[in-house]
Amino acid sequence: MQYKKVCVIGLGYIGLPTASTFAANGLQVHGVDINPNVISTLKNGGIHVIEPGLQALVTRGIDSGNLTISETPRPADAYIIAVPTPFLDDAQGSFNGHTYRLADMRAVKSATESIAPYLQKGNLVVLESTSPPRTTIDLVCPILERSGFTAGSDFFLAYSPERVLPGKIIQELIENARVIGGIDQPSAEAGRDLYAHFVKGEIILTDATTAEMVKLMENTYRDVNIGIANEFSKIAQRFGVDIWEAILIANLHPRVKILNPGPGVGGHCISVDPWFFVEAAPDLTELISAARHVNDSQPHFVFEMINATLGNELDGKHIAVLGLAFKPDVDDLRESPAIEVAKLLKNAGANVIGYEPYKIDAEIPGIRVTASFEDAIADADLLVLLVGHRQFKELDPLKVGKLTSTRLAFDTVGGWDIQAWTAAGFKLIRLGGGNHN
Ligand code: SAJ
Repeated sequence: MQYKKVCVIGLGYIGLPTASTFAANGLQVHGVDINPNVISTLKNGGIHVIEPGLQALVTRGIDSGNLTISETPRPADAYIIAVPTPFLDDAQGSFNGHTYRLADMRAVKSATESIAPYLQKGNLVVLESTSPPRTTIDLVCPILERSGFTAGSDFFLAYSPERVLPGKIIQELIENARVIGGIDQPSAEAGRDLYAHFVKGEIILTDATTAEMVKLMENTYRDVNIGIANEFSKIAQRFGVDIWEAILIANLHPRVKILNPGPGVGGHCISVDPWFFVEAAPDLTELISAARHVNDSQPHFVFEMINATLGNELDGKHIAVLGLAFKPDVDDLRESPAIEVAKLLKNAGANVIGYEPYKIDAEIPGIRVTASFEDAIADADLLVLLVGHRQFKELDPLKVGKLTSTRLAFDTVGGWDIQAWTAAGFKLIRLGGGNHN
């Protein structure tokens, strides 16, 4: 298949880098987003997604004329759907007394509906959004077939998940292996011909439902593994064992690789995707569901530990929370466990001051966020490390001691060296640190 024109629906964290990478590789790309603010930002030469290298790529695409943007699709040879699939805020499922989150597929549905009128014989449609198994076949295909064309015989249809890591999206889009699942073999091959315009990693062809499952399995695997690390941290706490030392020793075993415990699992992928399996097969997903509940309860466990550190007297205490992002070295606050811990502390009466070096102007209701590290810690009764940002891990406790009067610190991510902080006069409590409160 030869592709000249591509239409990308959804210009978010994945759609925008994908559209501009296709444009940089000589295709005529039309990007679509229903959010007028996104369109005006892009048309004014800006970007709404912070990602290294993206601004230059988008500017180059627009200046070259290869990348156009609007709120409605245009006729193309290939259509890519890259819209969000979060979970519903106002509804839950339940099985055997356990609740689970439900996928919000409305954006996929309306994006598919928006391209159906443009569909022509020989076109390719690719769904990239993370989706429950069979979405391509059961949700996307019937909507497209309302055009009067039949998937397989008249147009190609495939599912191809993105697997890029925020912060490295541009590089990973090109270099990572890419899975393309077709509703039939010609559709998978059509997808390969499209992505081969820029993908340098291996392109693996399979069927659509396998590709959907692969994506969910990757993130679920990580969630379950973080879940066991978090559970270990609780057990270690009870038995006075330092979890960080225990993990270090266990990981010397050649077949063991325990991940890091922390304040919980955040972001818009790992804390969401496993629920798609649970919703699709609640009777088969006991472990996946349990891991989700363990990770979702971790902010509360951390909160309780901090509460105990302050003698169960949070009212009026000044707490500096260091880091609000969902993980180290990114500016993304979505589904952030750090924010959840901060809110729990605030709701218990503490006076919380947040500092997030990657987003100094973050706005969190009820929490004062300061643009200055010094300001955050000056009058604090307790310093809490919530995100292992590099600049926090590299802090010199002797210098910190000069900026604050408190000598009490709590580390939820294993980022601070207990000996150095103790030598600098701090009492450092760590999550799973084996300290008895
Ligand atoms: N976390 C821990 N302990 C760890 C590792 C991570 O608590 O040992 C926490 C992080 O702090 C964060 C959350 O888990 O809150 C998720 O972070 P992450 O770095 O594991 O993953 P994401 O959400 O940034 O990106 C994941 C990646 N998937 C896998 O590694 C299997 C990425 O490749 C996917 O493209 C992305 O999800 C996605 O878009 O689905």
